Amino acid sequence: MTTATATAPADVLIGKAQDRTALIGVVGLGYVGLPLAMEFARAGFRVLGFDVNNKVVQGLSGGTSHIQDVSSADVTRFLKAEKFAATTDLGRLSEPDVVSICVPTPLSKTKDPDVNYVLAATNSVKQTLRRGQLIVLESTTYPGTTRELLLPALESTGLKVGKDYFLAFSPERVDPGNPKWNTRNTPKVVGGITETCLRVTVAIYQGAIENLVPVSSTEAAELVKILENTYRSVNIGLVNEMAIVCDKLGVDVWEVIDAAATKPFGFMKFMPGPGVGGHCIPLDPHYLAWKMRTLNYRTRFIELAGEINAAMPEYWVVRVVDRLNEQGKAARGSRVLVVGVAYKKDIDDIRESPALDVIRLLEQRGALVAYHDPHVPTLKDGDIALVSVPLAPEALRAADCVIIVTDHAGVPYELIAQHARLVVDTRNALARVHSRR
Ligand code: SAJ
Repeated sequence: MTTATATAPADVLIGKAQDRTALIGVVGLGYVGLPLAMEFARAGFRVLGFDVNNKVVQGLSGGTSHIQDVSSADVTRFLKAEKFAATTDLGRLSEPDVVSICVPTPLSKTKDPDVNYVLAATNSVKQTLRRGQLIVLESTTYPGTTRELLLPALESTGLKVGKDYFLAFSPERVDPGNPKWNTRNTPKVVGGITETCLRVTVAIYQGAIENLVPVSSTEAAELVKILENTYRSVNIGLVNEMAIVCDKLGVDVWEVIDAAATKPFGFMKFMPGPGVGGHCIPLDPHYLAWKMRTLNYRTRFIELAGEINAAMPEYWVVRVVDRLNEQGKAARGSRVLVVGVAYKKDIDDIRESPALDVIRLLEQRGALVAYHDPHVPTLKDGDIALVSVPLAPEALRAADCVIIVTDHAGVPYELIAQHARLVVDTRNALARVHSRR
């Protein structure tokens, strides 16, 4: 007599991936989670989004997107098609067959990884973990997080990883505002705790993501993300040091870099600037440095690059003070206009922006600081509370110094060149004006 053998949870899940009947859960509906939720819905899966922020859930349930790369039309379309719903009720985490955790991993004040959001999400998942569920961590974090923090918590339920439930890490590669690369067409790295975990994750994700890149472990997948962004931090640190070197040698660093970039192989162009901002590059190298310190190894090279980048705001403020001094003006009482405060061009995000350091350092020296940024109408950060001023000739003439910190495309740099009495250009933005002449 044959006994019907229960189909193994892995095979059930793979089957649900293939016929799109798997219910996908996404925890954290921000710039990573919401686009991911939309891609799974677009691929035909039903998606249940979770967020602790009631305003976010209310907005999405009303068909409004709060994320620049996700249209409200898409949210409305998938709501109507019953392919997407949002909730704050984490007790419903037993419902999804897949749970992708896309919560923030900021740094603490002491530059240590703050994994409290990941721990909170893990605890919620643990409360409702059931056979057949796949849990995927997407948040950028130090290598070992999935195995050392999530696995023990989930194993404590008595369920067995790779057999009853599945656990993987897949780093987010979302570049907000990127017109070419999005969640669907950006290759996605995936690492599982077990071979079966990897197999199940690939089966689910390949339904919504065009190219998957399986690697041999969750640590490998965690390190891939850290390497990608540390690579940028180190190369930005290199060109920032070159900017200081060229300044001392009286050479134009931008000319040197542009000429070096004509090398058709073996060189990637990075540009010096006022320092590095954003939610990735200033943070990611610290995750690795922190982890390696626990293993008694100092990532000196990586930390040094971070120190150089972090010192750039002060470097440029000293340049302003020196240039004012050459005109017999003290920094104290001088009017300085900062042009561009977002952390990089053509966006409105001020997170970790070096402009905030530049403003604070100028104000500490007694300068009277104003700013103009077409993308940032008001600037509120701690003790800074300013409103963007129009870039009118009289504002430019009234400033003792104009410092260009972020080189947004929409700023009339020829007006600055024409009316500003003194310009410190951290992005070489004015050169493009002269080159256009
Ligand atoms: N920066 C420089 N010089 C450069 C490049 C950047 O000073 O040559 C500064 C920027 O002004 C900014 C900071 O560094 O303040 C970070 O710039 P970024 O271009 O790395 O932009 P981010 O922080 O938005 O990085 C994101 C990352 N994406 C993900 O983590 C998924 C990064 O991996 C991308 O490469 C980057 O976007 C991108 O290419 O746009």
